[in-house]
Amino acid sequence: MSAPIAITKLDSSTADFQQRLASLLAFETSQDDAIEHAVAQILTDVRQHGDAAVLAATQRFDRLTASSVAELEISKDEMQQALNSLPTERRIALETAAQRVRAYHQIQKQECGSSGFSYTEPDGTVLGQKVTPLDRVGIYVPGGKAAYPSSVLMNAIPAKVAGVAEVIMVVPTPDGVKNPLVLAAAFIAGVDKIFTIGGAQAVAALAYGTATIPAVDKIVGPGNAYVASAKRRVFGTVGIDMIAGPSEILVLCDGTTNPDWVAMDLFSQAEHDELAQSILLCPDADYIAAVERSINHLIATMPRQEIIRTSLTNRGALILVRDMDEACSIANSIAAEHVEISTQQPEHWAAKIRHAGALFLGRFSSEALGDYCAGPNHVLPTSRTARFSSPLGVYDFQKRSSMICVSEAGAQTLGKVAAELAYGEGLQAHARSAELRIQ
Ligand code: HSO
Ligand code: ZN
Repeated sequence: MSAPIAITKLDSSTADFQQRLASLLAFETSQDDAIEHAVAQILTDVRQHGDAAVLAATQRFDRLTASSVAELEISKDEMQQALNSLPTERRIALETAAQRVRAYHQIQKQECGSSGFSYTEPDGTVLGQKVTPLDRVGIYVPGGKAAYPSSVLMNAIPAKVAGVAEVIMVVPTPDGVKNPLVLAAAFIAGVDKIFTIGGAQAVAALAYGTATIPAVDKIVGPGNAYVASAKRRVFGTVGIDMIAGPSEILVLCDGTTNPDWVAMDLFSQAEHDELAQSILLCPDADYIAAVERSINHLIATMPRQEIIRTSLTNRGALILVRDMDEACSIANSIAAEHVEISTQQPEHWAAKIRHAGALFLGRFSSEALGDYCAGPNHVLPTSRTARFSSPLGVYDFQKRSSMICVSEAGAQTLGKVAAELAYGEGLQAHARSAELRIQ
């Protein structure tokens, strides 16, 4: 058997607990100057030279040569063929997941104020809000090992459900190697165009537009440090979703769930990335010991055991708490991306959790089901941003406009209020504009 994993163990009743928890959660998002410089250069290049710069960068970074950017577009036929080429079981799984994700987001659209509102005041003035989908959205899909077809569904489906007319996907394909599952997912999700480009050059092309690649209004989707830097830099020219950090899972357990299940749930996020964070909160010391035994027993069976081991050693923790109430208050301070409440009466504890990207209630709700097919989005706030932000959703692909329709009677009363304040601000034209309408 390999050496036991040196996972951090904390006890909330010790004097230094808060300090140790804080250092466990601390995550450096330091920006690398070399990357920043390279990205700034690529953005300027693409902005000035359009397609030619995209082609040159694609050749340089992905060793992919084409005589035009149009050659790098993947046709709908090719997407359909990718779907047809899948083994039946996998195709059915992808379609089932897509259908469930779509159904969830359709309900979200209905329930989240997508139809706007208006109300009429007694004098006939009507005030309200109109909701419109974005015209065109770009989806960045990472290549290589981090290419997740499930993320294609999670980014493209809510955009389409929101009513976005055109969804344009970019995916780097180093050496021209395409991932059929990614293309199939794009086809099922209703992606309109795919270009096999990636990196900062793809973000720049989407933000500024080129002769071949249409400029979009918002860019969503995860990427490496170059992509993150490019997204930060084009923000303002276009909208962006978020800059996602490493995956996180926080399991709250009362000690009644099979410890192997909890261990595997901790692994499930740890296997994403050496920097992923998996934490258990539990009031039962014997149970924590059992989970630790499961971890050390199961690790040998994991193909990605090196990543899991590093993640659990550097960023994982098993935390003994006084009781489940304390577990909930610690969970609120952690504000994790995924929070599993693996307890009896999970609703009781869920009611106390205020900060979480997604809550998984009860021992059958493994986080992996949420990653693929439960229905809710798996693009979630990380690195404690669940304190102020939400899962990716239909609302991220819509915007709102205020509507003001003042009646003649309304102009009399509002005109006086506005003019008074305008004089107070020294803005004569504002005041006169309001007063001209007063009879
Ligand atoms: N857990 C990831 C999403 C994902 N998992 C994709 C598997 N595939 C987000 O934190
Ligand atoms: Zn995952």
